Amino acid sequence: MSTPDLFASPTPAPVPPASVIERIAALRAELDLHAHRYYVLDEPSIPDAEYDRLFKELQALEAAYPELLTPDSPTQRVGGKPLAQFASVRHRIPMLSIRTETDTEATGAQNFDLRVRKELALSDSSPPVEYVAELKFDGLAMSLRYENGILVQAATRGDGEVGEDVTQNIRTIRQIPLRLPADAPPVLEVRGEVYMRRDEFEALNERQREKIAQGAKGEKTFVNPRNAAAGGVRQLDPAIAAQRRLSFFAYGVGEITPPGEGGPAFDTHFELLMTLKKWGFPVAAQTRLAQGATELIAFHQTIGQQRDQLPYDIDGVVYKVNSLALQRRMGFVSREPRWAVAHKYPAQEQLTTVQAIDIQVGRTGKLTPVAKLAPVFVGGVTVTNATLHNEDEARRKDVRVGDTVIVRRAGDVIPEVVSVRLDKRVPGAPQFSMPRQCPVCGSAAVREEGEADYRCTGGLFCAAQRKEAILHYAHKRAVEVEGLGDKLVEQLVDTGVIRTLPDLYRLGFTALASLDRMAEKSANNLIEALEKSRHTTLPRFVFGLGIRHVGEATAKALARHFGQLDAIMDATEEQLLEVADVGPIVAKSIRTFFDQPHNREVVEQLRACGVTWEEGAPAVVAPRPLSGKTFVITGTLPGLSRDEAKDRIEAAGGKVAGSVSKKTDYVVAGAEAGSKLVKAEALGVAVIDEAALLALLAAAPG
Ligand code: 5U1
Repeated sequence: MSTPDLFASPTPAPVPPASVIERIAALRAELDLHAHRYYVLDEPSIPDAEYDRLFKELQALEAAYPELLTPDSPTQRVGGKPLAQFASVRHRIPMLSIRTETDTEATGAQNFDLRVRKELALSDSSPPVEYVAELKFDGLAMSLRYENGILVQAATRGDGEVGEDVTQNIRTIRQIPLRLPADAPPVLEVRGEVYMRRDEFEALNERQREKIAQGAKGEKTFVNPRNAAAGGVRQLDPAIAAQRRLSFFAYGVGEITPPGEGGPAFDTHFELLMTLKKWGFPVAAQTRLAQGATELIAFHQTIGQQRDQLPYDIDGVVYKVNSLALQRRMGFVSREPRWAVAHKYPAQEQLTTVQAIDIQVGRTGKLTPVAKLAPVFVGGVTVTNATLHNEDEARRKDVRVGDTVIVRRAGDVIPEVVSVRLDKRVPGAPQFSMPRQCPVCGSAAVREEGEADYRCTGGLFCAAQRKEAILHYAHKRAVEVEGLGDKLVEQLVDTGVIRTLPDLYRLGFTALASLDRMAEKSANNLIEALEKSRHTTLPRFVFGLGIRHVGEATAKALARHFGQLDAIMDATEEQLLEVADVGPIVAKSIRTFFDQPHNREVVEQLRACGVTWEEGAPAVVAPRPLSGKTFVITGTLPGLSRDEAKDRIEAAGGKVAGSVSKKTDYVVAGAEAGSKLVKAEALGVAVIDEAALLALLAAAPG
C-alpha cells in the first residue's frame, strides 16, 4: 500500500509564457498612462470603453496567472479587506503646519514679505525675494511614501509626529500614482492634500438625501467637502472610501533620498514641484513664481476672483520662499516654517440667525424650504437666503425660526445651512413643518411615496410654473405652437403680456409686435402657429397639460381608453388603473391634477378659446387577468428585477403592495426571501415563484 508523500512539493504552477509577462507589463504601462491623462491632466486620449477593454484584459490575465499580480497594478486600487482599526505611523520627518495670515487684505502678503526680508537681513535696496505662490486647499494633509518607486504607505498628518496608516483608502484615489517612473529616487515622501471636488460633494449629498428619503437608517449628509473627504480617508472599508471619489494635490516632500546617495538635487521649491509633476503627481496649474510683495498681492487678488469658479474649495493661498538654501537659513519656529505662510480668504462658513423659513416654488412645481437669514458675509458675498433642500433635510437638521446656524457658501453652489447651534436655541421655538398647499397658487402640495420633494399640483395655474407649463404645452410633441420657444415665453410672461396658458390664444398682433426684437413677420408667424394649434388631437392635448408622470405614451393610452377628455377628467383612480399604461402613482397624479379646480378652469378656458380635437368612443376593454389582485414581491427573482416584476403586474391590472396582510393574494418569493415569506406562510397567503408569476402574466394582453 502506498502512502501519499505529504512532503512532496505541490505540482508546480505552469510558468507564465514570456508573451503574457510582456503583455501584462504593456497593459499596466498603458493603463497608468491613460489614467494619468484622465485624472491628473484632464486630457483623456482614449474613449472610456477602450480603457475598460484594456482593464478587463489585464484583469483576465492576472486571474489566469495570479503569481503575476502585484500591488501596484492598476487593477489593485480597491483590493484590501475592511480593517478593524488604523495602525499608527511615525513620520520620519515631521509634518509641519503653516503659519496663517488672517488679514484677508493685501496687507497680509506685505506683512509676510516684510518678515522674510527682515529675517534675511535684506536692505530696502535689495531686489525682491522670489516666492512660489500656491493654492491652500481645504482638505486634509497626507504623506505618501514610495520605496523603489512603489507606493508603500499613506499616512494622515495626525499630530505632525504620528499619523494613521490609511494606505488602503489612499490607493483608491486615481490621481495618486501607485508606481513612479524609473528616475524617481529610491525613497520619496510626497506631501500634499486629499480633497473632494465640489461636484463630487454635491453628488454624494444628493445620494445621501435619496437614501434618507427612502428610509435608510444611519445615513447622513455631509457638512462640507473637507468633512466628507476626511470621513472617506478614515473609512475602515476601502470599498466605501473608493465611492467618495477623492482627489489629491502635491505641494512638498518629506523624506527623500539625498543627492549624495543617488537622490535628486533641487535648488528651488518650484523645481521640486515641477519634478513631482513630471513623476505623475497632480500639482495645481495656478502655481506661480512671484517676485516680491507686489506679485504676491496680485496672485491673492487673481485667485480670489477665480475662487468661486474653481472645482474645489480653497481657504486661501500659500506663499513660500523659492530658494531652498534661503528656506534652510530661515528654519522654523514651533513647527511652523518661517519661509511659508497661508494667506486666507473670507471664510466660507459663518454664524447667523434664521429670521423665517419661506417656501420657494420652482419652475417644475418643486417646493423648497429656504431659511431667510440675518445678512452675513460668507465666502466673499452677503448671504440672506440658504436652502434647506426638502422636508426631511429641514427636519433632520431641525432648523427653526430664531435659531443660530452655521451657513456655508462655496463656489456657485447655493448657500446652505449646515448645522444648528442647539445651545443657542430660543426655548419653545416650534418645529418646522412643510405646508400642504402651494404658497404661490394654493393648490394641493403632495409628496409621492419614495420621493423627497413636495410638489404643487396646480401645474397649469400656478404662477411659479407658468413658463414651464406654456413651454411644455407648446412643445412640438404636445399641442405644438411653432416658434414659441424659451426666450419668447420668458419675454411674454415677464412683461405680463400673458399670465395663463389660455392668454396665448388671446394674443393680438399689437401686443406681440410691441415686444422687444419682435419683427412684424415673426408676430404674424406666431399668430398663424397659434391658429394652427387650435386644431389638435386628444393625446397631444392631454400630454400638453403637463400632468406629472403623464408622458406621451400614457397620454395616448388614456385617449385610446376613454375616448373623451371629460371621461379622463372624471375617472376615479380605479378606472384610471384599468388603462394599460397606468399604475397607482400615475393614477393618483392624474386624479390629483384634475381635482384642482384651477386646473379644470384652465382646461375650460382653452376649450372656450377654440382649442378642439376629435373625440371618440371609449375603447372596449378586455378584462385584465390580474385586476383586483394584490401582490407582494420578496427576495431576488431569478429573471426579473423588482421594478420589472412590479411594472408587469400593474400592466396586467394587479397591485403591488409593500407588506403582507390578509388582503394579499400572492407573495412572489425569490432567493433569500425574508420575513415577508414567513408572514405569508403564517397567514396562509399563496406563495408563488417567478415562473408561476410569468404564467399568470401570460394570460395578460401585451
Ligand atoms: N499649497 C500648500 N498647502 N500647504 C499646506 N503648501 C502647503 N504647505 C504646508 C501646508 C500645511 O506646509 C508646509 C509649509 C510645511
